[in-house]
Amino acid sequence: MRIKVINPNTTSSMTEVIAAAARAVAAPGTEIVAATSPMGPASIEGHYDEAVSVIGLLEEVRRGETEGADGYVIACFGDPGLLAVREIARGPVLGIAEAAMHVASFVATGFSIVTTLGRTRIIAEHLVRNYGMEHHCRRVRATELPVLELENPASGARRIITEECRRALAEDGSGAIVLGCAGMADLAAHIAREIGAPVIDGVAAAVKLVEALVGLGLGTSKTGDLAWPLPKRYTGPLAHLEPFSGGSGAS
Ligand code: 2AL
Repeated sequence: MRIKVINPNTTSSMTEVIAAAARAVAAPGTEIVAATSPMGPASIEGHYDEAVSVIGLLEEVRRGETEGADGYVIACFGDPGLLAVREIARGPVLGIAEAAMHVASFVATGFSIVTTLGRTRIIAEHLVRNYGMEHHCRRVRATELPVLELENPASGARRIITEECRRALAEDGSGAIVLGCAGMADLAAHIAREIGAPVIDGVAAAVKLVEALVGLGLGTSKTGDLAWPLPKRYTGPLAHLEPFSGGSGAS
């Protein structure tokens, strides 16, 4: 089985962290194809970044459809473009936020999300409501760490995030932590040991859920609103994204 894991930002060092987390949990027969968006923002920390990031993401999924990907993981905690990607994919597509929240709800009655900048909290809060997780998510906490600082050892990111996770358990009444950024994928095991509670990285969770869905023979429904996009003329610099009847338009 081939799972394409796409980092929708353009920072390839973050893709390496994501790929390592994905490969660490992948089953022996699973090939992880990790991709970095070819265009757009270096990190995604707001609505504008998120909107622009979707174009590069869609290009990678169109390529994945020609490369025989069996499923996809969108490795950014805002799950940018999730439904648009589902429209052009045959196999299952999971965002890391939805995967992490669902997995957390299986191992605790309540969880807290620990994310990066305060301005991204609203993105996570919208997703909590979209996914019907209001009764499970007790709080979204920000560390005020910019995404790219997660890679800087001098930022103290590991310590800052661990302390926020500890506070979440103590103050929110949560039994598990969801890490709110793909760039935190390498921290889950360490923080879980430190705080003594489940810590869910969405990249690993999404890979295991895509494996399960493919194993069940399930792909994205092509009946209803997730059917292939309607064929029509696209113009300007995005003309190459034009869909055709009965497919993603990928060529
Ligand atoms: C993210 C993420 O997962 N990747 C990225 O560039 N921004 N999420 C976040 N909350 O900052």
